[in-house]
Amino acid sequence: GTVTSVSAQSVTPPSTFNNALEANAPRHNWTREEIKEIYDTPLMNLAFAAGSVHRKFHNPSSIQMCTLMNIKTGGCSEDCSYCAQSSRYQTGLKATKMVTVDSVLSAARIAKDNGSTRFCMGAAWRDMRGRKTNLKNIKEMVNGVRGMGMEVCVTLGMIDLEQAKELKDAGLTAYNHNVDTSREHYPSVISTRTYDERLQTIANVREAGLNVCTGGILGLGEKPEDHVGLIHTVATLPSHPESFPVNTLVPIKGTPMGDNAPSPFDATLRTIATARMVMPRTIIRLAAGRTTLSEEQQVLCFMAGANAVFTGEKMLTTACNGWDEDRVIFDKWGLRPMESFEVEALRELVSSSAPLPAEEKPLAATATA
Ligand code: SAM
Ligand code: DTB
Ligand code: SF4
Ligand code: FES
Repeated sequence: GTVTSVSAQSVTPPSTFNNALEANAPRHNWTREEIKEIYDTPLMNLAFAAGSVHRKFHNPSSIQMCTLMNIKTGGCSEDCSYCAQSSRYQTGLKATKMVTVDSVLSAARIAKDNGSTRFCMGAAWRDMRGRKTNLKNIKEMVNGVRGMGMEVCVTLGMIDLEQAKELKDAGLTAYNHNVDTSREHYPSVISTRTYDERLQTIANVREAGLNVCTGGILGLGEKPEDHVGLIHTVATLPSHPESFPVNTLVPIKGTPMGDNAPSPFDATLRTIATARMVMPRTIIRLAAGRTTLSEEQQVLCFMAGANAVFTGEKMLTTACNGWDEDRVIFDKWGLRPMESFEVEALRELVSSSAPLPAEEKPLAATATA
């Protein structure tokens, strides 16, 4: 009867799920079937277990606040079918030249004064080839923002090893380059660069000693299996990305995906929770699409392992949740902005044998890395 099978299921959960729940260190040899098994767990169980893993590896009160700035808007040669900035679609966006170093430093100052500890600059470029002058200016921006004590990251399209090293030397913390979706679904989204080219950029970033920020977008017409594929791609890299952004499509009029049906919230929660169980030390970033979530939905995401948001006046071209509304939510639910380099400091403590200072320390912080 149903009663017996339900209780049997809760007494003996699937072993992959149980192992992920009890692991004390990240794994890199996940099979796609294992990740699917976790992804398909009844959602309440999955979210609760992910929250338990989260509390073991992170301070659950601490949410990173990152502010975005578009340093070069629009006019992009790529055909990413979700993007407002591609020159191939009539989205009504006006292309601009690159902004000045001064304007970046004043925006970063405002972000810092509002509690953000990470500043992320995006440029609508295919790649960094032949962009010597741009790179020089971006290095100045990076150096200046880093000098304010903030983490600095950029997303500039494809990049080679030399350029990544130059950015590292300028003080860059992390580089964002999303794989966006599963390998199978990718060709339905972008044709102007391949999945493997994306992975090569990620490898260059890693080799330069930068932190890797790579994740995806939900709502591109994919199936749940593609969320499994997305997580599998990044969870089987030689090192897990330090940051995994979970975007949901912000539909842009004039793009091929402008009329897509909204991605359902349960898919967002499932993706966050699965990523948390499979990549326990990674920062999971509740990214684009957050303005469509209620306060309670956001809190569920934080409970299930999300621990970063974009906050401020704008995303790249679309609206962003602002500092003031985020402060109200944080205060109400007992959350606080993450300090800069807080997770890096934690990682270092875990890999050394040094005793942990703070109260509220993660339960598994003493486990070996
Ligand atoms: N041009 C660079 C690149 O593509 O790598 C950097 C900027 S690009 C806008 C950064 C990421 O933002 C994309 O990879 C995608 O995941 C996300 N993004 C762009 N437009 C979006 C939209 N309309 N809704 C949700 N996410 C979006
Ligand atoms: C990421 O994964 N999401 C951010 C950041 N990395 C660069 C960008 C989201 C862009 C949302 C659509 C827009 O504002 O144009
Ligand atoms: Fe260009 Fe990046 Fe937009 Fe693709 S996502 S069209 S590469 S700005
Ligand atoms: Fe800027 Fe991911 S690199 S937030």
